Amino acid sequence: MPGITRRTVVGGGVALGGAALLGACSREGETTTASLVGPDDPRVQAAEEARSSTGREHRVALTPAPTEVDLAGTTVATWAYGSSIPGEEVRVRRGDTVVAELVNDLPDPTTVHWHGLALRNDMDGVPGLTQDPVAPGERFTYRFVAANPGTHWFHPHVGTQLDRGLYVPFVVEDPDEPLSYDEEWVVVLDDWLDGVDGTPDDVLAELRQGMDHGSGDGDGPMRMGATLMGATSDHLGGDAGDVYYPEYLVNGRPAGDPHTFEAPPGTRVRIRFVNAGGDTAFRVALGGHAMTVTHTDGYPVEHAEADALVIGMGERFDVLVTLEDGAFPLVALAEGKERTGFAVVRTGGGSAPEADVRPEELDGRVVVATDLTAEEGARLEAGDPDVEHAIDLTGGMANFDWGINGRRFDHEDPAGGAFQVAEGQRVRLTLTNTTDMWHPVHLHGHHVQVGADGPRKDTVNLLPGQTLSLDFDADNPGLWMTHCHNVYHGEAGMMGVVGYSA
Ligand SMILES: [Cu+2]
Repeated sequence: MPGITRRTVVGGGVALGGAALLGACSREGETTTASLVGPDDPRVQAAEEARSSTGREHRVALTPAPTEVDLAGTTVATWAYGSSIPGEEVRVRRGDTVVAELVNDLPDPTTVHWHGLALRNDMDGVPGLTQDPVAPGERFTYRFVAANPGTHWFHPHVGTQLDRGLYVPFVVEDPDEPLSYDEEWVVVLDDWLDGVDGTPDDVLAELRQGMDHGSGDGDGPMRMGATLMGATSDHLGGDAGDVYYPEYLVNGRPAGDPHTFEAPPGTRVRIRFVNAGGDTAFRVALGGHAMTVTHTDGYPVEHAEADALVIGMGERFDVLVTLEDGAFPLVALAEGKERTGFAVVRTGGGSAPEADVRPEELDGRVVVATDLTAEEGARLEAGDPDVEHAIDLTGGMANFDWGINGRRFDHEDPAGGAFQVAEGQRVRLTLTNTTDMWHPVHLHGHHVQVGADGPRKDTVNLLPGQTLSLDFDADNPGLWMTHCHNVYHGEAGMMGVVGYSA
C-alpha cells in the first residue's frame, strides 16, 4: 500500500505494524505529505526479484530462549539462540535463499536483523519500521536472497537484546572467491555482563540517569556501578566506552577457559573477525604473526599488512595469516578498558601462552578501517551526489541524550524526520561527530563508499570531531535504519531512518 502520507499516520495515532507506512520530514511548523516506500510496497518485492538467485533454500531454525551458559566454571543466566554463545554459525552461498523460522521463546518481543545484508526491506527485522515485533510465543519466517558475500552476523533489533547471548555469525560464501587459503576460522568478539552483574536492561536504566562523566583521574579505567569511568583510547579519539564488563569473550569463552584453534604450521588461514559487543571496540592481534587485511564488512580492500586491527561494534574484518610453529596468543584488547579477550592458536608443541599476555603486535602497525582502500572492483563508481544529507551525531553522557541532529529517535514516529532519497539517486550522507565520544554508525540495506576511495562498508566508526562522507546508490527501496551500534547509544536515541520517497 504505497502512498500513505504522514498526515494519515499523525491523525491516526500510533498504528504501526508490518503494513505500516510512515511519513517523513516533520520539522516544527512544517507539514509535508511526502510518502515513503514501505516494507510491503511492490517495489520491495521487485528489488528482491532482481537479485540473482541460485534457487537453493537454506533453512534455519531460530529459537531465542532463556538459557544458562558456562563461563570458565561460572554458570550465568542469559538469552541465546540455542544453548551456545555465539549461536551456531549459519553459512550459505551467494544467491541462496535463507528461510529462517523464528520461534520466540523469550519473555519479551524480538526480531532478527541480518547485519551486513542488503536484503529486502520487509526482512530487515526492525520492529515498528519493517515488521511488527514478534511477541513471546509467536513465530515469524524470514525469507530472503543472500546477495552479499562476506562475513556478517545476525542479532535482534529490540532493546538491548544483542548485549545478551543473542548473536550468530553469518557467512555468505562467494562462488567466485579469488583468495586461496587452507582453513577458515570465524572469531566472534563480545563484551559480557549478562547474568553476572544484572542484565543489559539494568545497565541501560542506570546510564539513563545520566552522569557527570569526567575523564577519570588519569589512573586508568575505574568502575562505578555499571559505569566505567576513564576508559580512553587514542585509536578512538578519547572516551573508549562507558560500560563495565566483567568478561570479554572470544567465541563465547572467557580468558580463563580459552578456545584453542589447531592447525599444522605453515597453514594459510582466513580469519573472519566479528565484533558483536555492546560498548567495546577490540584491538586484535595474533602474537608472533602479521596479518594481511583482505576485507571489511564483506567487501574486498587492497591488501594491507597489519600487526593489529581496531574493530568497532558491528564491524567485520577478514585477514589472511600464515601460521608459524608453536603456540600463540590471539588477543582481543578491549580498547581503552585495559582488559583482554583471549584464545590460543596452536600449531605445535610448547607451553600455552598466559591469558593476560600483551603481545607486542598490539602496539605495532595498528590498522583502522579508514586506513584501508577499496579494491578497485569494489569501489563505488565516482559520481556527483543527486542528494546530500548532513547527519550530525549529537548528545552526551551527562544527560544520556544521544541523538541525530539533536533529535532523539521516536519509536512512536520512527520515520518522522526521515532522510529522504529516491530510487536511482546517488546519495551522500555527510556524517559529523559533534560529540566527545566515538560512534560506530551502521546503515541498513546498503554498503557505503567511505570517502573517495576508502572501503565499502555498512558500519563506520566516527571519532569525536570527525566528518566522513558516505556515498551510496539508492537501489534498495524501503525504510532503513541508520544508527549507532553502541547498543546503549542507539537505545538512548542515536538512530534515524533513510526513506525512499514513493
Ligand atoms: Cu554511539
